[in-house]
Amino acid sequence: MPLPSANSYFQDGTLQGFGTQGAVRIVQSFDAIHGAHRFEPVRGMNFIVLDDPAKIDGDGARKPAPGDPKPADTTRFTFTPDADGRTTLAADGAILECANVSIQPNQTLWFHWAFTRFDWSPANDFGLFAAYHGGHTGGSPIYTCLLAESLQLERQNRWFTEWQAFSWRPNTAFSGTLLWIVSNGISTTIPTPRPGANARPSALLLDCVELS
Ligand SMILES: [Ca+2]
Ligand SMILES: [Ca+2]
Repeated sequence: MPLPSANSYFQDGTLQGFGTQGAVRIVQSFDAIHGAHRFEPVRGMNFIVLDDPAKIDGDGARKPAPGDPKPADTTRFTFTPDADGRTTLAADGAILECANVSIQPNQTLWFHWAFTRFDWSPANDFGLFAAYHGGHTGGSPIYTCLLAESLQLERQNRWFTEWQAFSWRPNTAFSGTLLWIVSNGISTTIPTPRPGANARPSALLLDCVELS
């Protein structure tokens, strides 16, 4: 399905036109850590939240309710270097997908995003946007943008970003699949998976996905 232009602000309260992995939901508001800030929609009544930082136990481990979707496997989004010059091993999170998107060379994809962390170093949770030719999203994206790293926010003593406008203007016509990803991660010099890498998930907020 192409970008659902009739629902670009998620005004109909559904995720019609999108695919999801992990916890992805429509909300009217979202609180950053300890209620430090309440996010409201950029436009309309609704926006999207990827992952569910509230559903954890006292140790920060995920504590899904019965029937909740399994977290998305995000291990393929491991990257180097991270904000500390190391490797961030990606663990799990949530993914929003829009397939069959066509962007002409004179068009721009816009969206608004915000990122809130609920974790600290050596954790490095992150938000990512990736575009893939065609329908397969297992290989290499043709375009990626690392939207936020929790380590970067931690250095600034911040727990969340404001809403940000993002734009992507491909040089040549694009036809493929768009992914928005939020992931638990851990910054490490010894890149082997370890317990706790999937604790205290962060959230990626999204609104106003449109072409112009
Ligand atoms: Ca909205
Ligand atoms: Ca985390």
